[in-house]
Amino acid sequence: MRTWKKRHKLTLWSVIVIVVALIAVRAARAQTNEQIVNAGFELPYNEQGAGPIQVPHGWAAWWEDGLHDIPGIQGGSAAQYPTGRPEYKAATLDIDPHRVRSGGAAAQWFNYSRTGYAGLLQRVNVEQGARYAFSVWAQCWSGDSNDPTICPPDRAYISLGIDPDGGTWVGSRAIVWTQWSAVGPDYVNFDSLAVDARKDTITLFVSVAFKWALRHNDVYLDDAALQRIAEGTTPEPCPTAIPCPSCPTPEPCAPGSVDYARIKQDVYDVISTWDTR
Ligand SMILES: [Ca+2]
Repeated sequence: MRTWKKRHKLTLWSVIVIVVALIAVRAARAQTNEQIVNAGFELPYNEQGAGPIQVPHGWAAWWEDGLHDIPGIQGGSAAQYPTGRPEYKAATLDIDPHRVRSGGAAAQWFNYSRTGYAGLLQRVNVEQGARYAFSVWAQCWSGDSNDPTICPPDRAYISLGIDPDGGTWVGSRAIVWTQWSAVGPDYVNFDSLAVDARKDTITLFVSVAFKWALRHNDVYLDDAALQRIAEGTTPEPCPTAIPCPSCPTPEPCAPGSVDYARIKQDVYDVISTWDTR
C-alpha cells in the first residue's frame, strides 16, 4: 500500500511539474507573441485602396509604380526604371492546386506586360535585442507564353528584408536585405538574414522584381515562418551571390562583417541596370 501511495505521489508531482512547465512556456510565448499573422496567406483577403489590390489579412502590400528615382540613389536617369502597380489576389486550390503549398490559398500578385517591383510586408511583435530571421516559399510564372509552368531563372527575383526598428517604409536604409535570388516555377524556400531586433517590433518585407516586361509576370507566396535565433550561434551569414548575368560580382565577405548599407545600395544598383523589352 505504501509503495502504491509513493508511486502515485511521484506521478502527481510529475504531472504538476509538467503542467507548470507548460504554463511557463506558454506565458513566455504570450509575452512577446512572436508570430506572423496569417503565415499561410489564407483567406480572407482585404482590399487595399483599390479593387485589384486584394491583400491577405495580416499583411500589407507595397509597390513601385511608374518611372521614378529609386530610394537611396540621388536622381539621374540611370537610377530610374519603369514598373507598374501589380494586381494582388488569392491563389486558391479550386483555381490551381499547384499554386497552393498548404491550406486553401497562397498570395499572388502579377504585372501584365510590365516589369514589376512589389511585395508584402508585416510588422510583428518580438523581444527587443533578440535575433530573428524569417522564410517564405515562392514560385513564379513569367513569359509571353500562356503556359503557366514557365518561369526560367532570369525572370523573377526575390529578396527578403527585415527592418529591425519595425518601420514600414520599404526604402528605409535600416532594412537588412538579402541579395536577389531567382524564383522558379515550383515552390522553393527562401531565407532572410538574421537580424537583431532594435525595438519590440520588427517588420518583415518580401520583395519581388520582374526583369522583363512580359505578358505574364506572376509570383506566388505560401508558408512564411519566423524563427528566433538562439544566442551564441554563428554570426550573420554573408549574402548569397546575385544570380543574374548583369549583376556585379559580390565583394569578398567575412561572416559577421556584412555592410548592410552596401547591400541595399547593390539591390538598387542591380534594378537600375535592368532593361525592358
Ligand atoms: Ca496557404
